[in-house]
Amino acid sequence: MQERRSSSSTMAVEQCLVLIKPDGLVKSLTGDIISKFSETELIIVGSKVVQVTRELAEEHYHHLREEKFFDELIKYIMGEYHTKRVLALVYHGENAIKKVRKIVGLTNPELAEPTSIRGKYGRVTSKGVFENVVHASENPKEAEREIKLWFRPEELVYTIYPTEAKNVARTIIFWK
Ligand code: DAT
Ligand code: MG
Repeated sequence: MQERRSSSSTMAVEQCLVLIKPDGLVKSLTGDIISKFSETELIIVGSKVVQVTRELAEEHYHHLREEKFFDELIKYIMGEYHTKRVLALVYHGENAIKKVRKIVGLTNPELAEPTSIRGKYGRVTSKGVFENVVHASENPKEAEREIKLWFRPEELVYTIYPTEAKNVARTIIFWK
């Protein structure tokens, strides 16, 4: 049988949204986390610090809205327990999702590999919140949904997804 090793069957160029959550920022872990991701040789194509609104938080975690931990999860990502800042990054490259999520570790920090980011720096609070330091997209479809939620096209250095131009009347804030 002919061996099929075309790069497309095993490799896919993907994007992955990474969020360094408010506990990661308060604990000054940004540098460590980005250094760890640099081992993947993926490239960063977008990054910004975001003050997360309730609307953004609820949309990001919409698939978990029926969970009993949902309200606490929303408070956590909005920064109620740490700082009202999240660092959002878009990583791009071959098998980006798998590579990023391996470094991130399992969802529950107590079960995550000790050397993973969540295993090293995460904790479960007495309220049962998984303070797991980072978010990473789970699959290409979710990555696309999340990246489009967190970033506008012009905030990324590559036009990763199709765009369209629309004329809109809006007020733009300038420096005075
Ligand atoms: P992941 O972030 O590993 O993709 P997920 O999408 O299932 O995991 O959940 C999103 C976040 O919700 C997760 O980072 C932490 C929180 N969470 C998930 N399951 C939880 C649970 N059983 N108890 C408390 N928080 C939970
Ligand atoms: Mg998830």
